[in-house]
Amino acid sequence: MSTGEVSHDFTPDTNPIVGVVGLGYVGLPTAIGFHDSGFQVWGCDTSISVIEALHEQRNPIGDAALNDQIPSTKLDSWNITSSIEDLTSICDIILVTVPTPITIDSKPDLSYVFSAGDRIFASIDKSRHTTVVLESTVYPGVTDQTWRPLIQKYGLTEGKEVDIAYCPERFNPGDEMRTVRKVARVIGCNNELIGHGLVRFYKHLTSEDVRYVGKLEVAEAAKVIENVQRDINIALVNELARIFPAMDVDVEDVLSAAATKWNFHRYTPGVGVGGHCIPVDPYYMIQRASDVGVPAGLITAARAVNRSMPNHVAQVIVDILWKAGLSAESTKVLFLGWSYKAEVGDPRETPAEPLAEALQQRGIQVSVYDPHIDPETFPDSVEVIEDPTKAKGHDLAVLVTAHKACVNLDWVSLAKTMPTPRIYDGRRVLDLDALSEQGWSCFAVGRPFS
Ligand code: SAJ
Repeated sequence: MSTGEVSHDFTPDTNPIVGVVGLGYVGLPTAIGFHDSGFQVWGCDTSISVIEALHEQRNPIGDAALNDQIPSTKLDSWNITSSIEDLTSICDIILVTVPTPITIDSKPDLSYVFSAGDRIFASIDKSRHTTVVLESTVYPGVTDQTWRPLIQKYGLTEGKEVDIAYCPERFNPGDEMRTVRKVARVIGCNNELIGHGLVRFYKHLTSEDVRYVGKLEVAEAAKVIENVQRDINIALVNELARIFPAMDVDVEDVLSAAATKWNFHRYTPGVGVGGHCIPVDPYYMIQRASDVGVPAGLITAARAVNRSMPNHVAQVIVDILWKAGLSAESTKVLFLGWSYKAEVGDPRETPAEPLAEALQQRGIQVSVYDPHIDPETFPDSVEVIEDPTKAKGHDLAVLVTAHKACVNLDWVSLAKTMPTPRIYDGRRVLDLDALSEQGWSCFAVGRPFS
């Protein structure tokens, strides 16, 4: 693209060079997607191991769908670097897909957004125009409040050397029907021309709907409430999973009955809510509501319900062992799964961790089998089991993650390794009647303890 002119037509034939900052679960598939669409791409990450893996065409993240999708850096169109300055000297569009975690006291951590913006705006080539798009999940106002002061600090003029936009990532790890190439996108930008240009740009990435929704805050708010709504809905079924067993009713029977109604949206109770989205994003909305002085009671209460599930399940497991005449100190529990979600190897915010801690605090030993997780990433406190049918002496197995490898394991062989075959279905995906017929004592979240 020639220097000085602000182009709003980001399509391969105007040949904008695309930069992606942050090559994780979102950034890497995004970079590959734009590269596959014919754009020249520069990817940047601060992790040397990620850079090395990509230079060797290895997949550095736990999403197996990318295993054979990594382009070669021998191509001029695919460039991997650890220097943001390489991107700002050549890219016309820079997408920022950095983490937006929460702090230990559940406050939004915008440090990655800030530092990426600081390095980008400090090194923007002032002889050209660069559009910088934030994709990370934030709360309404963050792009403006975090990046606009940096633009002013570095003497840049919006609409001249730089424009900023927000296009929330909508990426569902492990779901091949909703890859970054197959999800609808929304774009917020205070410059309407740039906003519509980015619509044309993202239409090269995804086959689904892409639309300009107005100012930055609209797109920021849409993304965060998508996940807030999901957390609240999951909290409802988790709360029901604690109420109905006390009435000797199985919550799954109730949900199946309710789901016959045309607009009942079914969710599933579980051992807890993990991942880098659902248990995190509500805290962004809570913070923003607090900033504007409006209480977010429902959002806060839903988070409390979901965070309480690991301890609730731990207490039920202790009761199961106690009623079986087993003292906590001499029992072993086998976790089937550790990852926060089925078919991905991602331990971020996994409920397995607080569940294991709650059991270990009571003296119970915890082993774990999860073929999707790198054995190096498990806590030292758990025994890693490579093959559950060769494990010995577990008093209870707990299905923590509904990986196919866990649901479809050799239950007959596993039963033979246990003094008494007991299973706790923490994701309500097992055929407990069939397991009962094989001699298993079956328990489950939301199921009466009879
Ligand atoms: N979970 C339940 N019960 C449910 C659904 C999920 O306990 O009914 C638990 C899961 O086990 C997991 C956590 O919640 O521990 C999150 O599960 P998730 O299916 O929401 O998966 P995520 O965290 O990968 O969420 C992503 C999000 N995508 C983006 O933010 C772009 C979310 O918005 C999607 O709705 C979700 O994928 C999806 O559709 O699966």
